[in-house]
Amino acid sequence: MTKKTIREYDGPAGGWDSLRSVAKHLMAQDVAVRGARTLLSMNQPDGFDCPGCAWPDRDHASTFEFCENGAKAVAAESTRHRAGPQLFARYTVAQLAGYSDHWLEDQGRLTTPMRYDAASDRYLPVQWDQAFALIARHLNGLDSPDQAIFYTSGRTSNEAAFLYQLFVRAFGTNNFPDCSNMCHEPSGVALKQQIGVGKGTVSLQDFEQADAILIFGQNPGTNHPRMLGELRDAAKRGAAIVSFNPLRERGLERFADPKDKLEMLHSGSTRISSDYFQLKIGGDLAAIKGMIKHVLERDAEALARGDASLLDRDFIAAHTTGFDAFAADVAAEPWPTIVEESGLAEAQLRRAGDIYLQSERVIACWGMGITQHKHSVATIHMIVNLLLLRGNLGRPGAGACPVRGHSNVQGDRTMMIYEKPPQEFLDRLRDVFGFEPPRAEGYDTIGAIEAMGDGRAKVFFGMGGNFATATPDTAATHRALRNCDLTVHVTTKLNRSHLVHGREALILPCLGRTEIDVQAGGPQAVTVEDSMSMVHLSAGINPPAADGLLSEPAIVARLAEAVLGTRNAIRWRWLTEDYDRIRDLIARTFDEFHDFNTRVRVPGGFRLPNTARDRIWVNPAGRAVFNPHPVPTDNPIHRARVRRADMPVFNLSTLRSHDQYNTTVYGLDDRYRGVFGERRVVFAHSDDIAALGLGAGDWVDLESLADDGVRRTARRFMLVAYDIPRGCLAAYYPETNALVPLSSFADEARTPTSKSIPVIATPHQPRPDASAPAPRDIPAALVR
Ligand SMILES: Nc1nc2c(c(=O)[nH]1)N[C@H]1C(S)=C(S)[C@@H](COP(=O)(O)OP(=O)(O)OC[C@H]3O[C@@H](n4cnc5c(=O)[nH]c(N)nc54)[C@H](O)[C@@H]3O)O[C@H]1N2
Ligand SMILES: Nc1nc2c(c(=O)[nH]1)N[C@H]1C(S)=C(S)[C@@H](COP(=O)(O)OP(=O)(O)OC[C@H]3O[C@@H](n4cnc5c(=O)[nH]c(N)nc54)[C@H](O)[C@@H]3O)O[C@H]1N2
Ligand SMILES: [Mo]
Repeated sequence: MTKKTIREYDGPAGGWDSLRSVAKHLMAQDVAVRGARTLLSMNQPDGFDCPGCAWPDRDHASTFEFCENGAKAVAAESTRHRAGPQLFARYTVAQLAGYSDHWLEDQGRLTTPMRYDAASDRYLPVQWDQAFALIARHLNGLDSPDQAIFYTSGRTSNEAAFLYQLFVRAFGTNNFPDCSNMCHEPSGVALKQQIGVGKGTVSLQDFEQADAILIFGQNPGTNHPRMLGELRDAAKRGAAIVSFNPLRERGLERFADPKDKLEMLHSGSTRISSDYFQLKIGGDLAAIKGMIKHVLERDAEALARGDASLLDRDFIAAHTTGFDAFAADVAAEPWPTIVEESGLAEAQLRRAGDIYLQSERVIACWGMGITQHKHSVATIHMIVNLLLLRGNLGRPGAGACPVRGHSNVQGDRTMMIYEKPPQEFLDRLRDVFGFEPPRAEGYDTIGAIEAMGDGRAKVFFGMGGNFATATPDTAATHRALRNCDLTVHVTTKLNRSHLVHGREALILPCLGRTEIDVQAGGPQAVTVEDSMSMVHLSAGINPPAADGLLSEPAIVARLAEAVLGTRNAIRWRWLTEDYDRIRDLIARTFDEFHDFNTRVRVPGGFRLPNTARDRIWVNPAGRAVFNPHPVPTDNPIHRARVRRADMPVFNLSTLRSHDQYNTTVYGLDDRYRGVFGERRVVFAHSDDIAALGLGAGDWVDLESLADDGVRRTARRFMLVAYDIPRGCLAAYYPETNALVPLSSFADEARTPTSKSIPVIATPHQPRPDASAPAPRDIPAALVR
């Protein structure tokens, strides 16, 4: 384990350190040799899609693209470590629950279906058929199908997701909470309202032509490392790259591309951001409105001089609605409010506005720094408002780019893993499959936790993911899961969700994406959709981690047979003998997937149509919409500061370290932020640390100040002095999820507000009853 140190990291992102880090992770998983071969077939035409992130790859590439964190994701899946029945024989569930998330993950791949035995508090091996029969007994014994919940994480392939939603709707519910509910949901909601499609409009080719790339609330050096390659090329040809981020992030500053032999040999690197605006947490709406205000003021001046308008007036007239009311709202917003709420000076915002004005083609990218606030939908509206002003949508080199997380999260939603399916889709399902699907909206992630908590839901089924740890309000979520009659997880590795279980519980181990999936019809490939709507094939190359693992489609098919029996004419198992059969059904259900099997076999796959890209606006207005929003001044953070005027109230953002994949903790380092060997840290401005009467290296407890008055704490975090605005704190997810109130979510999209939590920090007090065992539903790591 790395020695605990905090020091400034002055190298570029990427570079030799990146290669060293991959070598270390491959060694740790004992896959140095096979792993290296595996890496070479990642994102190749006949290889598998990287399970890392949803960033697209060039033409589903012919050249090997090195990505440190993609390599770690692959190493984690192709590990030689095994969490077989012996592991479960050795430990009770209570004992396993005492270990850290990192340790659980490190036990390796699950090999055998396991069933919880309450008498011994252990998981015992179970036959697949018995497992499916147990689930069928529970599901068929419910008073209503709506008492069951079917979660999905975003690694699930299109084929598995399509079958899964088909089974669940044939069973009778739309209860489909998914990771998207905690992630890019506001992007889908805002874009759908405004431009008629809930997806981004750009392609990689647009990145080659953009004159300016604006990056809001995203840390690509860690979370989408392949994006750095595009940014580097853009920077080299002189495009402006403008970052908006409260934290100084190394990957947004300098990058050394491990593919570039010269750069590596000479230890050179490329500057990424031309401008870096360190705004306050949650200050983006104000900042963008400030930029827009500047643009409109400059335009008015130009018009007054008799010059041409600086806006794309033709585009505004032909394609948009609401401009006049929007412009009036912007004019009425006072600069002092904009400056106060964004944390940026008027001159900085005018500078950002000038970059926008000087750039012919502009792309705006965003990530979780935008989507996990109360005003996320409004902020995305403001990003699109900015783009619309100069027609930066639906033309080359310009557009909206929400950068998705999980490698197939966008595809899962396209396959209608969605709690609010449109009625036309349900009609189509009825026509193609001959059953009447449920029409009522289902539970999203927050709704599911509430329903399990108060007993409206009794069965939880998770297709991947780590629900217990990824969700907000850890204590409430754990209570909810424990309140279930049955919890089931289809999964590759052990995680906390398996230990926070219902009265009965199952762990169902499945194949990973890197593995060969052999069905009756021979080896199978699946398909995924990346963040830019490209659909392509993915075929594993490694032997399965254990004999007897089932693929996700096979698990769904066997479950559907066990639950539905002859209630339904769908030939589930026959479908999974050859995934082409599933793809044929996808083609019959969704017009945009016509000739799916043929088109997806063209190397590189195909792009799904995007109406906004063609300047066709399929929303009620039939036009792109300018959406005015006031700068928010009454969010939870403002209210908490009024309530607790006696002490500093901070706005806490929860984010990812460099050595984790969501709840999967690969290691304890966060190299680019200079943190080694420790995850319980909180980044703060040195003046704020001093104002607390403390020093860097001191330990604090955090308490969130929610409007609902419930006391939520997370204990023992080490203060790290960091380049971050005053009043703002940052700490890692999921250690801080206990602080996120279930009742605090994005307007209209219900994403938990995990990027803006009002908190107070007090010197760490060891728990007075430290000798007493912690309650079983709280991970030990949280209460030390
Ligand atoms: N290696 C690796 N890759 C991943 C993941 C992973 O965990 N590890 N997760 C995947 C998933 S599911 C997703 S969704 C993506 C997540 O990728 P990102 O969107 O990059 O996720 P985060 O690390 O949560 O943080 C985003 C950035 O937002 C900044 N930020 C915080 N608050 C604000 C704010 O109020 N305004 C602005 N402008 N910025 C803010 C933070 O400083 C941070 O740099 O990555 C995907 N890829
Ligand atoms: N506080 C806070 N909370 C957050 C966030 C945040 O920024 N801050 N981010 C949110 C975001 S953006 C997201 S997307 C969610 C993520 O929420 P989830 O998607 O639920 O979480 P992951 O950690 O990605 O899930 C990891 C688990 O998936 C399983 N797994 C891995 N590969 C496979 C596979 O191929 N098949 C199957 N069946 N299982 C597999 C493994 O068991 C692994 O333990 O968390 C959200 N929670
Ligand atoms: Mo995500």
